[in-house]
Amino acid sequence: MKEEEEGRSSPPESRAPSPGGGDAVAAALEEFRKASREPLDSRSDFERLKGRFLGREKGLVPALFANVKTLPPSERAAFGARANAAKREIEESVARLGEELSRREERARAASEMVDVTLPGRRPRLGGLHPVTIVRRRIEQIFLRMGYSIADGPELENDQYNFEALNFPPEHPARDSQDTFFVERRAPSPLLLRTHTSPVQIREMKKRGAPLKIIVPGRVYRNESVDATHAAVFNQVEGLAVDRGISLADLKGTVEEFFGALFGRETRARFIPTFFPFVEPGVDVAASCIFCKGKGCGKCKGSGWIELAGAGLVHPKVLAGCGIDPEEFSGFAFGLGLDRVAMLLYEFPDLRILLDGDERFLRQFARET
Ligand code: FA5
Repeated sequence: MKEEEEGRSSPPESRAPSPGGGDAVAAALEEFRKASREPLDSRSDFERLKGRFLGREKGLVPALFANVKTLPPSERAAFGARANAAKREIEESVARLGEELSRREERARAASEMVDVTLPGRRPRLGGLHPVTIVRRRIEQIFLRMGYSIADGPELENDQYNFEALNFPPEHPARDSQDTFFVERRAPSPLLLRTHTSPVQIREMKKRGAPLKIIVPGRVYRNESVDATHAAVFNQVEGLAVDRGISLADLKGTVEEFFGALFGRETRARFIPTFFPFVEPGVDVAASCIFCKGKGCGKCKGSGWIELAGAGLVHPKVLAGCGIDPEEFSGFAFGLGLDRVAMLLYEFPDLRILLDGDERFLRQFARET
C-alpha cells in the first residue's frame, strides 16, 4: 500500500509522461517470469533472484514505483494498480520458489542422514587371545588328556620355595643362572619375583603328597639382559609327576608324546645331561627342529634341535623335604619356556614382540581360540 500512497502523493509531473509507463510493468513481469523458470540450484541463486526483483535498493519492482513520479497524474492511479498487481504476483511467486527450495533442501538433508536399517552394519572388531594364551591353552589340553591337573602358585615368592626347598643352598653358584628381582630382602625368607615355576612343585607336593601329576603354567621374572630369545618377564609350564617307579624313560615318553601332539608326530625329543640342583639326573630337553625335521637350518642354527626345557628326576632331598618318602616314590619334572614355544609355532624371530602390545602383530591371532 505504501507504493500506492507514494503513487498518489507524487508531485505534479513536470516532465513528459513516460510512454512506456504501463509497458515497464509488463516488461518487469515478463522478465521475472522468464527468470523464475531458470532452475534454482542453491539458496544463493534464490537470494539473487529475489534481490534482482524485490531488493529495496536495486530491485526492479521498487524501481517501477519510483517511475510513478514521471507519469502524468491522470495515469498514475492505473499504473500504480498494475504495478501493485505485478508486485503481488512476483512476491507470491518468490515465496513459493523459496518454499520449494526449502523442501528440496530438507529432502537432500534427510537423504544424506538416512540410515538403511536393512544393511548388515559394521561390527566392532573384537579382541582376540594373546598368542601365549593360545599356546598355554593348547598345552593344557594335551596334558589334561594325559591325566594331569592344572595347578597355580604365587608370582611373589619367598627364597625358601624359589631356591632353598629346591636344593639351592644360600650362596650356591646355581643361583647365578637365575638373577633375581628381590622385593624384600629383610623378610625371614626374602621375598622375590619367582624366577621359575618350580616352587609350585614344592607347594603342591607339601599340600597334596604323592602320587601327583600336575602342570603349572605361569609367569616368571629374571633380571636378564634382554635379547631376541631372553625376556625379563616370560612364561613357563612346569610339569611334575610323582608316583611309584617313575623313571627317566617315563619323562622321555611323556615329553615325546607332548612334542608330537604340539608340533607334529614326527617330532623327536633329545635329552642332554645338565645340572639343576633339584633334579638328579638333570637334562636339557630339545625338540627336533620342526622346520627342517632335524636336518639343520637357520632356525635351529644348523644343529637340527631347538632347546625348550630343563627337566630331570626329582631329587630325593626335594621329595623328602616335602614329606614324600624317596624310597617309595620317585618323580620327574620339567620346566618349559612357553614364549619360545610360541616363537616356534608362529615363526616370529624375537619374543620381545609378545610384550609390545603391537596391534599389527596381535591382530593376526584374533580369530584363534
Ligand atoms: C628352569 O627354569 C628350571 N626351573 C626348569 C626345570 C624344571 C628343570 C624342572 C628341571 C626340572 P631354565 O632356566 O633352563 O630352567 O629355564 C627353562 C626354560 O625357560 C628354558 O629352556 C627356556 O625355554 C625358558 N627360558 C629361560 N630363560 C628365559 C628367558 N629369559 N626368556 C624366555 N624364555 C626363557
